[in-house]
Amino acid sequence: MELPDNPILAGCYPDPSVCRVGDDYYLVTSTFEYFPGLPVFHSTDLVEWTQLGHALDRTNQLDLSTVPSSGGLFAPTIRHHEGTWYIACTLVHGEGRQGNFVLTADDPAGPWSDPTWIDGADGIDPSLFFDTDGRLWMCGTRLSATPLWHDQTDVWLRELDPVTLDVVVDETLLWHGALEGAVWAEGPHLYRRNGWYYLLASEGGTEFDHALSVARSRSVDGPYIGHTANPALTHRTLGHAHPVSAVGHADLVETADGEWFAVLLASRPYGGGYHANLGRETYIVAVEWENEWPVFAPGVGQVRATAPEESPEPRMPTPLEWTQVRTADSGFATVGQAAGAVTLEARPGPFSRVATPAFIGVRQRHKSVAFRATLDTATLVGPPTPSTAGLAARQSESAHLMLTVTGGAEAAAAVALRTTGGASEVIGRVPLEEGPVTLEIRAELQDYRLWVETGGRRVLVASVDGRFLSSQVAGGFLGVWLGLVAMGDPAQLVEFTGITYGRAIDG
Ligand code: 6LW
Repeated sequence: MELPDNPILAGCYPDPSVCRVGDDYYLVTSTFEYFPGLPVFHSTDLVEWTQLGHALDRTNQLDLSTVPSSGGLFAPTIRHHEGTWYIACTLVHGEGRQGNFVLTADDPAGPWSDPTWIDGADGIDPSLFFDTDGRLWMCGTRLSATPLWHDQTDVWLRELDPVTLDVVVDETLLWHGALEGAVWAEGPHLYRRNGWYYLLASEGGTEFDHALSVARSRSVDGPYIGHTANPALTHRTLGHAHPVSAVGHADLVETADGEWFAVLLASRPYGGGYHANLGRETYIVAVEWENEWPVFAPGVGQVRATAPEESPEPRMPTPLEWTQVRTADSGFATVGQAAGAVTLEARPGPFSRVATPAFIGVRQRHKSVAFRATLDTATLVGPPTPSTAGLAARQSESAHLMLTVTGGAEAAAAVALRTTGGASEVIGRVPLEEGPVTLEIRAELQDYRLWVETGGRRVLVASVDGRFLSSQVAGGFLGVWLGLVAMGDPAQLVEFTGITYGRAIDG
């Protein structure tokens, strides 16, 4: 099979997991504090991926309302067994229930069940392994109780009851990664092939030192012996300016014809080696077996970004592409697909707190891209108080850019606000003419330019070095979302029209 262009999912789609059912493939990724969460993709050839829905699409399935940025849903695993689809995942941080859980579905497009919490299984990155003898195993990773080095983690194994998902055999420690001193042996998955059990894990942390390692055993519960060729795949030796970095967190899949592939995450840094504001994306590589060990990207030993970098023609995002932040509230957004229009019911600001703002956004999936919308300032005057509405480029509540207008007396200007390290600062202000105003956030590689079109004129409000939105500066695990925001009294409806994401068109 020919390999598709990489990345197969551009933008913030980290921690991919894949499974095959007949001739169909299913893939999920992490979504942190965003809702709906856990997008489920389908493919018949591992090349073209279409989103079927989200496994988390009801606000009462899980409580994300107090989850800080880059907390929430980490590293899902998707598997299928005897007619049922399973997603194992972790909910991290926030004030509600946390831990490892499993969702099930009869149809991968949904509905997915409420979570079954796996009591007694601590740590993150749970994976399920259905053995041929009918036994069900879960593996995951957690900080070592008796570490020999900083951030040593242990990959654990537990047996689950296949019906109730209760833990029936408690923790066995399997591995702490291949290299001494390697932090975070994470994203573990188990497989069985030719009488061997294989344990895949990534180590070195999810940034530049990320690496994929593999161990095998004759028995599911070990002992696992690491491959002498570990790390089996890494870009950590290629330097920070290499166009693809942070390669790791892989999951294997075998085609019906017996070919093997791995999906995995990687980043495309720019701006002098900063992790791309695109976040960690999903890639695919071929896998061959030699001496009963997997060889990743055989003959190349690297993951290449081959997809064209041009942005697509501007278009309104599809309903499945829009996500909001957290779950304290929902239903404030009405997406009108055909008209390129979204109506937001305002919610109190500011945008920089752990809350559920009236914000919906889409992942920034291209290095250079424009996100635009038009709004009529006359609709922002209240009642009872004027609202502030516009565009945002969001990495987190403490790192984002906003370009907004305020109704009433304030309506005289479009204001650019940069929030970095939690501190906000006005970085541009342009007086407005009467009538509709078009706002645009334009990413040009690492820079972001904020434009306004008012009274037939197009004016630059601010131009800013966007590296503050990269995870190196902002922290966390997320790429940037480009979206619409409305802050004010909930009685206020703000209508955005002409919404497009795509290639920048001047003038
Ligand atoms: C995830 C861990 C990781 O749980 O980052 O790269 C964490 N891998 O496996 C969040 O995505």
